[in-house]
Amino acid sequence: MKIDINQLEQVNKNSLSGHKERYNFLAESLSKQGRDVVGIVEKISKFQVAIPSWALGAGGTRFGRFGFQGEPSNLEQKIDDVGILHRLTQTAGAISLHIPWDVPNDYGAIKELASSHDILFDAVNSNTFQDQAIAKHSYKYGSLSNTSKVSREQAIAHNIDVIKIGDKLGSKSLTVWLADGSNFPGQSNFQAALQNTENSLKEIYKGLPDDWKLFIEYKPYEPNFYSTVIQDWGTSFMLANACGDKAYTLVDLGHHLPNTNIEQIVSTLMLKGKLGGFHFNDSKYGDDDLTVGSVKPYALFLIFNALVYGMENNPQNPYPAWMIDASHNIKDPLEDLIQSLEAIQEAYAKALLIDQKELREAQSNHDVVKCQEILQDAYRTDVRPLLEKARLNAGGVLNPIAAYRALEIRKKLIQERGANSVASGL
Ligand code: LRH
Ligand code: MN
Repeated sequence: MKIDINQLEQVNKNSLSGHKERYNFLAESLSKQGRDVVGIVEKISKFQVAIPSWALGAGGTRFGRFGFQGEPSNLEQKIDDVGILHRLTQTAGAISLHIPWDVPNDYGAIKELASSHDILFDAVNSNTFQDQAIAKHSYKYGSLSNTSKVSREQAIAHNIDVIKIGDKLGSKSLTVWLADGSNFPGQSNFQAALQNTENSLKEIYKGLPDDWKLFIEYKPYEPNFYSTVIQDWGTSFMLANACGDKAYTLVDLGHHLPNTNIEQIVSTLMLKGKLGGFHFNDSKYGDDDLTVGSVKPYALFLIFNALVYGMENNPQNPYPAWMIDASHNIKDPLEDLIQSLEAIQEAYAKALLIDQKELREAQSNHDVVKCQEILQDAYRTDVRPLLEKARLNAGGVLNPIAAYRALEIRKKLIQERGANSVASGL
């Protein structure tokens, strides 16, 4: 299904005057504070987040999965769903594929379909955490770290294949996340596992085209519950440095032990020029993959403060890749993703309100109270009129959730796809 321009104008019509009032009021007060409102709105419009192809259906846990009707059951329908998100929000301009869950049959047709929705192909993700039916060697005891040379070689070959698939689609980066680790003390030789992983990543790195990046994603636990080879940012950073200039660390917000200071990790990685990108989500306990900003919105704001500072002061760090990585156990996947996109834009917009120069001065003067006042003044500003303006300028809608419901998109998807279509992925 496609949403046409008239439908968008229709859903915007009734809330335009309210928006103009809110926007003008906010723009005037921010301009008085010396903020470049037009510049901030432009930055928000340019901020494009990749949608994970594995999160367009209902997710689940080992305790069960509650399906959602009208799910996309093939890659074409997944791209159409990202097209719907991008049409409404104008900030979902890319899809991140997971291989082998999303191997295209017809590359030309898939690229054409994506460009008809103004969607690009962001990072491609390899999968050496599940055994494929055709696989000769198992990843039960690991992939790139496995003591078995043939399992390592199979995993390396898979990653090289994923690069080739991405290259045909115009993707420019490979994300490697390894489940590799152990469940019991004594089960694994940590040094051998890490050395095997480093050597294997270097083999994959040799297969990277010149203009590509390698993102190394870390995670403290799950599915292994005693040790994980690439357990934290330091290990990923070390491996990225061992591989070379095209290798970076990928920060999945859910991959941190409780109370970890993620904004400090972000600052450190940007200073060292090794922050490759993000998997945005939120969590209360573990890798819960909840809606972005639904549990710890202030923490997300502080991360964006570190990002904005880094993007202004660390030319050594490339422009990061922005992706969502979430799982929808009870919500409509598209509504959940719309809420995540809104929360990301909101945190970014609030961080753009921080006068970084004023903050640096207060920090140098050890005026701790003023430092906090500067941050919280920005955080307490309702920036939603700026997000509305950015969407409107780009041809999107003022209120995506309201539009999604007013246009009865889920109902139409169920009519098109039937109630029992199931999406591949997690
Ligand atoms: C691992 C992870 C990784 C993906 C997977 C779907 O927890 O975050 O990024 O490969 O989720
Ligand atoms: Mn992730």
